[in-house]
Amino acid sequence: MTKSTDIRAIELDAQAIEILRGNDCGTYTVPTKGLYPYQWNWDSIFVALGFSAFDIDRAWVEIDTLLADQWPDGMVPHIIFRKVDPGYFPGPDQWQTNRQPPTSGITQPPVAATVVRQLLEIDRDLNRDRAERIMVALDRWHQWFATARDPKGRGIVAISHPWESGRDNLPDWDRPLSFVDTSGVAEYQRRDTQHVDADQRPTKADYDRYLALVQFGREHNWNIEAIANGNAFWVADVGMNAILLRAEHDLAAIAARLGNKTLAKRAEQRATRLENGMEALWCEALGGYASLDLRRNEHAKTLSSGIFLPLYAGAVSQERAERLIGLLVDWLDAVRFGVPSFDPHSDQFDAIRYWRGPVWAMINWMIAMGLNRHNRPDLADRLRRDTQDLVENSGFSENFSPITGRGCGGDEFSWTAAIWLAWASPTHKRATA
Ligand code: 9WN
Repeated sequence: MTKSTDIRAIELDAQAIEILRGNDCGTYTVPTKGLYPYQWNWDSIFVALGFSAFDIDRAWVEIDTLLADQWPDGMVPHIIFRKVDPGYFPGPDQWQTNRQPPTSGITQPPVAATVVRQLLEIDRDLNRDRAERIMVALDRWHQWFATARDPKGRGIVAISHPWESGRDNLPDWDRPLSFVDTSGVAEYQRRDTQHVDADQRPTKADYDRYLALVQFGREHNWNIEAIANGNAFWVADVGMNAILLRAEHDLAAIAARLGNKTLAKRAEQRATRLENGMEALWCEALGGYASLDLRRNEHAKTLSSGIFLPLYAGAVSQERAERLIGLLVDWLDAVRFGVPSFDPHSDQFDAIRYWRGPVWAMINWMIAMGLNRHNRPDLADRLRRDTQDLVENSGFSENFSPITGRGCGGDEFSWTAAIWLAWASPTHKRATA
């Protein structure tokens, strides 16, 4: 680092800390003010990773707060509505989950065990009771995935809503969503497009379908059997399956460290099942892993950045890893900043619209971990440098155009600040395993 990049990096570190502190509501952190005024599941976990770079105690508080509102059946909800804010739609009155505090009725990708394992490396003296409480909650959540979202025991978990994938607006969901009946959706007013330009957000047709799915869950009291049997959208997402698979291995490692052999074994058994199940997502014609519409037994015809997450899960043969890495290099050659969230060669690629092209810092972090795992630290470093450049040029936006680097979505975004502090900043020395 030269002296001037050094000074710039230190300034950005300070800004990132300021963003996390500014979005901190005491015991939880909002993704950004205005657009997302509640606690989101995987955002909080990335936030905890960010806090761990300068305030490890606050990192644990974020995790404790999220897990405190786990449902009795083990699900950890995707949104917890800690104080009502009319600036976000759909709010608690749409979800009607009868929880206090109110929550949504679906989950999000379980990155938690992976991050908790890393935090335990930093904080080796964490109080044992607290560590065990977290471990047990994660085990209950993972077990919920294995039953509620894989009732046939195939080793692939389904998502019941695009929001569950966390990568909400991927073209991969267009076809499965096209079967969702929207005729019962009443008039509503969107709030997201009051905060962010409409050309960066999902369309009205997409929102109608999102709401029809919320309505179905609500009408069935969020009953997991009713959802597994009748929800119109029931798709095995590559990203979700890969994240869960890695999380199971990380949970097993946490359990082994805490001396709980039974829990470690249970997590490894679930991991083995997922590893075998992942095979059903491989699509030779596309040359990658593709989401599978479980209602129609049909693979997506499109590739998203989720296809690189099996590298992060560690579930890929050397031959497939090389093919996926070849594809990644091809994508990186097609854009200025990687990794685009969607295939840059596709005519559905859109550089600024939600999940149809933009780059997300936390996805880069996960893919980089996968690349390190597969002996490509050079490419992992390329992703880290791209992430640095994006933040240096455009600040801590929610996501970025892979073509121009322009910041899109919300500003002063928590997970971008968190990933900067925990990985992307040139001042950061920690390796990604
Ligand atoms: C719906 C908060 C969340 C992220 C998701 C992202 C977006 C919400 C929305 O924002 O989703 O959950 O209203 O668009 O897609 O990954 O957790 O940052």
